Amino acid sequence: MTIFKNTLLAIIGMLALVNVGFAQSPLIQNVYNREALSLNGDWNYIVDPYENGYYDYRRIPFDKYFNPANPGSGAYFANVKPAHKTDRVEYDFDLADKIKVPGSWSVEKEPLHWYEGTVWYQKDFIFEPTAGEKSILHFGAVNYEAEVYVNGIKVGTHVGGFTPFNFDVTEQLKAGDNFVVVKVDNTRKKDAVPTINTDWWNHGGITREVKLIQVPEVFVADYSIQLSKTQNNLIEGSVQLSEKAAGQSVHIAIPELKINKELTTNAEGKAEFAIKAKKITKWHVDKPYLYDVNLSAGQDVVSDRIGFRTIEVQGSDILLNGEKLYLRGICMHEENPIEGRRNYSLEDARMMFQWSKDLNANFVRLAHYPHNENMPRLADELGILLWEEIPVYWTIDWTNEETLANAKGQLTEMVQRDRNRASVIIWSMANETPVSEERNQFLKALVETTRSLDNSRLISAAMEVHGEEDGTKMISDPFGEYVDIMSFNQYHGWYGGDIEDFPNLKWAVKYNKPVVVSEWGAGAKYGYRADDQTIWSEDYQAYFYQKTLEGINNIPNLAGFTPWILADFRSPRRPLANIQDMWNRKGLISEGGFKKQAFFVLKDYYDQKEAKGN
Ligand code: GCB
Repeated sequence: MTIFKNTLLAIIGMLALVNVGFAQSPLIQNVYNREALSLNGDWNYIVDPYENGYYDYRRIPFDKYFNPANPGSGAYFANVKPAHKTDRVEYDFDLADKIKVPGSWSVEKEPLHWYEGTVWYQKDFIFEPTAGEKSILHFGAVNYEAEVYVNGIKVGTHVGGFTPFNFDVTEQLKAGDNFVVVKVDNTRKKDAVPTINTDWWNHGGITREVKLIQVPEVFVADYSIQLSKTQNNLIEGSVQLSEKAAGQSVHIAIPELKINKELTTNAEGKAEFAIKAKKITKWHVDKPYLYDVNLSAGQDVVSDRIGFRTIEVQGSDILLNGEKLYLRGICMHEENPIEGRRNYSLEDARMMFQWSKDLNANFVRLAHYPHNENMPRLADELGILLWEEIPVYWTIDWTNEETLANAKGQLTEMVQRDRNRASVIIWSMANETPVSEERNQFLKALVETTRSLDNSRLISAAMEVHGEEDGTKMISDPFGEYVDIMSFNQYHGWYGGDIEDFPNLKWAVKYNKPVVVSEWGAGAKYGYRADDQTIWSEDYQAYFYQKTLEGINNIPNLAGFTPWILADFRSPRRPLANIQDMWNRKGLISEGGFKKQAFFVLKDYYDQKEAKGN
């Protein structure tokens, strides 16, 4: 009888799982400005290198047959407590150590510095549901895979370490005490994006904020609002409601422009619009003007701050609001060099952008993956132009369809999150990927996805120098045909070549498009002073910058560059003792936050550029 009862319960449990489904809910636009219950702060965690809480001893995932009515004692996501003094439960989140969210175990927990694998995160919270409202659990990012459970029920999974995702958890929540469990796994995999081989630290954890948002039954799910590419003072875009039905009303208001308009959705629940405004103050690096934009539908109201500008290429020029623009740039990782951890807060963003302003840069390449949302939000306010990128880096499994789907997923989440940010002008598809037909097809598919989501920005990829012909360096990657901006990384003088030759190098670019040198640089240990021939010294790095700047204008169609990199960052590829100590030292700012000599060389160059009007 008991066996029969247990089997029945198991079947009911499985059916419940099938009903719930593990699919991710569509990403909600502008969670940044929605009221939310923050689930940041201390979480309990259990390190699980054997994935003991996920698989049973026959290596079958508990998810396959888990029954909430009879949870057993093996699945950690059930978070069970012994009900009787004879009960055996070999884990207890309440007794476990605590870890910060957002954060990374790699930095916060010394014994986990090198750990790559599964860690279970658990948090209790109190919740009072409001009738007729939906609850959406939103993660800014989890590196790299997340399996999410609410009150012991699986709500979904997500792959990709740098983009947001959310789940509708209305059904799983109850009044009063609730808990959420996340299985976080940062194992590197050959077919993943990125692959096993990178030059940055694989910070594991719930690395960005976690929020629980309340929305009415029907709400503003997504929108895209920008200045028309072709018609001055025309604001166009679309609003997507959560309910896919025709005839629903959506209100858009931009008070300062006296725009106040009622729209109606089509059968897809989408309302498209093009509204003429009198005179729009354009967003520009010199005057980053933002407008309050209010959207409402039924009970739902959401507000944003949006800048209106155009960005385009004309021959070999980049035009911002129709005017030629030179990109005085710098690359950044999402790492705080003072604390050696991932950036996640607005204060972190302020620090990074203040340094780029100190350098007199007007452009930042956010390498090599989407950074947290504070970056584009603050860049909008400060007037800094951005390049955003997905981690299609070095060797990707080009012929694997799942890998392509994964890359498209991360790309879609990045574009969706940031397509209302005026600061973002370039979407980058990849970094230093080896040329092959398979790679070309893969990247072309990404370009198509990008254009279908947002055709108002420019597309690029950090490519490479393809050999030399008669002493001329060739910029000829065939993928150049599909991008708006030809970008390439070059390390002449560091990875081969003599820096002395740089001013006399010859360059040929195959396409008549604007060129951005997306990386160049050399390593130096802060405080190590020697002479300009001694590698790793600040003097050497400064000299290296001088020589590169002397010759950089020999590159045809040059519209700007982003040297590698603003600050030193952690990397397991960099073991040289007493110099690197597991840090990539190409930063212009050191671990600890001090400016190296080369910082001032580049700053002088940018000051002069600006004085000359670009
Ligand atoms: C590159 C990569 C970058 C590395 C850098 C380096 O070309 O794009 O991720 O960190 O070189 O320092 O070698």
